[in-house]
Formats: sequence, structure tokens, C-alpha cells
Amino acid sequence: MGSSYVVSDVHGHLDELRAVLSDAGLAEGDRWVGGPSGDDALWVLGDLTDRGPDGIGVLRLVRSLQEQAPERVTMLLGNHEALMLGEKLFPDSRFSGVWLVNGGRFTDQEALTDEDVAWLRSLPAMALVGEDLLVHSDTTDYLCWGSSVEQVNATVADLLGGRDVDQLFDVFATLTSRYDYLGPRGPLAARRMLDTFGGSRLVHGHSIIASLTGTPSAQTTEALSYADGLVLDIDGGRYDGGPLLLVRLS
Ligand SMILES: [Mn+2]
Repeated sequence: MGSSYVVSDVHGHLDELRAVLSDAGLAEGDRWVGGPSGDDALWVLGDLTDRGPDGIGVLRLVRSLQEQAPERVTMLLGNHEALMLGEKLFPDSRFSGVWLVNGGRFTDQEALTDEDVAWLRSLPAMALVGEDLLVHSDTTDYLCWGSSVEQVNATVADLLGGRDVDQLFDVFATLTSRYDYLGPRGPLAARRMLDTFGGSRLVHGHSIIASLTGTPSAQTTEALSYADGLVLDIDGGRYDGGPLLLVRLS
């Protein structure tokens, strides 16, 4: 049985994504290899684009790897995927200003094809991998979409597939929430998620580790376990000068 890896918040840094996947033996260039056993799995926890140089390149690479190995490569929805969809599907809506402020790049948006849009609309919001509950954002607001992983993903698929700008904006807004597992009530919030959706640890990106620890991103070297060990933050803060972390789940 192979290992499972997670990576998150690539934000357009294609070269770094290639480098960490190559170092782990998961991919060589654009080709999926699957690690030493050939049986490893990769979970990408959202936010492929914006803020960085080549978001569309990152999107194309992840899509391609998933096409090569659909059973081994899975991508979850981040707030920037909802944002990218909103800007594409509803131009001149309230998405536009928000998209720009959040680091949207015209080159990414112009290169986005109908196939890319269909792919983005098909992305699940959460997954249970062994004992790890994988999500993009450190928010308990996933609970408003359902009380099982399947239900949440079905609800989000409906919202992403619709023609209602406000529904899509709500998905984006929900996924921008953060910091629900910090502080004295953090473990309780994490337990609520794990009791509802399963797993013994919640793994997220979205909020850079530096923002939780108060130390600069340049000093981040590994994922951060917190909330009594119930939560793991894997966002090293690449856009903030930190590392792109590829984390092996155990
Ligand atoms: Mn995010």
C-alpha cells in the first residue's frame, strides 16, 4: 500500500510544485509516476491560482496528473477556485472587485477553457483519507452544507453547477472563513467536525502557518499540529515567502 501526500495553496508557483512532486517521486515533469511503490496518492487542498506567476500552469498540471491517475490524484475546492469560477461565469458582478483584490491574474482568467470551468465545477470540498479529514479552509462552516462528506460534496456540486451568482458567491465567502480551531475553544470546534464527518485529525491549508504562530513564513519548515493535535495546518505560506510543503500523511 502506498503513501498519501497533501499539498495546498500553490498560488501559481508552478516550478515549486514540480520540484516537490519530483523530490517525492510522485511526478517527473508533467508525468505521474506515483512514488517509489507506484501506488502513492496525492491530495491537493485547493487554491491553485492567484497571487503567483503561473496559476493556469498549476491548474493544467494538476488536471493532467488527475487525468493520468484518477484514482491517485484528487483536488479539493478552495476559495480561489470559487473566485476564479465567479469571475469567469459572472463577469461584471461583485466577483470582479473581490477577484482583483485577492490577487487575480488576467493571464490565468483569459487562458481558462470551458473544460477547465467544467473541472472546477466538479471539485469536491472535503475528503476522508484514512483517519484524516481533508479540507481547504480552517472553518467549521462546512457544517452548513451537510452532515456527511458525501452530503457536503453534493451540496457544493449543486451550488457550483447553478446559474445563481449569489449562491456561488456564498460558496466563496464560506471558504474564506478561518481560524475556527485557534484558541481555547479550538479543540471543541475540531471535535465537532471530526464527530460529524469522521476521522481523528483535520488537515487544512488556507491560513498560512505564520499567521497562527506569529513567526515569519521564511522560518516555516514543516506542517503545524495544533488544537490538541486534532488539527494539522499544511500551508507553509509560499506566496508570503515560505515553503510549499508536501506532507506525507501517516
Ligand atoms: Mn484559501
